[in-house]
Amino acid sequence: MDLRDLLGIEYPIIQGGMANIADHRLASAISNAGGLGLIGAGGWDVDRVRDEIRKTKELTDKPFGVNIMLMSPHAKDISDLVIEENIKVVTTGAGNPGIYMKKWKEAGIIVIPVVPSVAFAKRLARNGADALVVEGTEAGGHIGEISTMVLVPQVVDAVDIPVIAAGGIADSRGLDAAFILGAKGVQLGTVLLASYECPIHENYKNKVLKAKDTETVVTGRHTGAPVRVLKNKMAREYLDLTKYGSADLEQLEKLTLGSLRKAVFDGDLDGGSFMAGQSAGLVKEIRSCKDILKDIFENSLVYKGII
Ligand code: TUI
Repeated sequence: MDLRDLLGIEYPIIQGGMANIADHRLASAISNAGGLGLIGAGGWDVDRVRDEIRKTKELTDKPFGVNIMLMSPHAKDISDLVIEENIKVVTTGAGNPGIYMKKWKEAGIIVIPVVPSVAFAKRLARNGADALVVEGTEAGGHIGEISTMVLVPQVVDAVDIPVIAAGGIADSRGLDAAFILGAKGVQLGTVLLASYECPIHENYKNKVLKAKDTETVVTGRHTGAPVRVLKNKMAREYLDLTKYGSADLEQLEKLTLGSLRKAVFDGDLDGGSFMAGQSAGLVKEIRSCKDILKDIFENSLVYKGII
């Protein structure tokens, strides 16, 4: 089935989870622009997520969803909240949503897990996922090991449900490449950081705009939670701490999720964790969500029927 029909959206474009960033302002802007906006529930408790859902309902009558970060201590409560609030679509990241699938499906929710590997994709397709976001290691934030270019076609071959490509996609060339690899849609994150509606500190936006191709590093590889961020003092310190594999996990945790807030709210250039994908090097200006989505879709050679 066409992803646009499945989700009731105009463009086959969905927004990434973006914990601590994607509130009602970004989610409603993406949905109103014709994509699928999502509230990034990672980092928030159930009351905050309920509040964000209700505010989003006031700002758009288009479909939107909730992204549940499964490493969050609030994941279980939020898994019930999305049913209570009649949420149409749930995406999940950073873990296995298997224990929630049955109740979500019974509630009629469209479930789209984010997966970083073929084995995990096959397991979740068997468990009843409606579609998959297949996220390559080019993405920002918490990532897997395999690049989008090789992961997407392998998952497309392995499952019978629609695949949405993620990681490294910031313009119409990325959309076209994803379609040629067999995807039915794309998920965007990094390029949306550079939107007027994205509620992050302007230092964060400027850091994305200034980023070159080599500007991201991956912290946390040896703790089992690799996270791609833009280079800065915090990232260098983190990598130094883990160089000899001896840093304690609590210290590292403080440096990651806590420092994401420092980046998002304070624009703390030295101490913040500026999560972003490798596509930051492609992002050159701040635009509205509507302009970003329109540009990607209207310049797509696949959608113009040229390729
Ligand atoms: O989840 C994401 N991206 C994220 S979550 C996040 S918040 C955070 N901050 C600091 C540390 C950890 C999280 C920022 N960005 N993307 C989807 C994604 N899921 N990427 C990789 C995975 C994944 C990894 C392992 C999914 C499942 C998995 O293993 C599942 C299992 O139990 O076998």
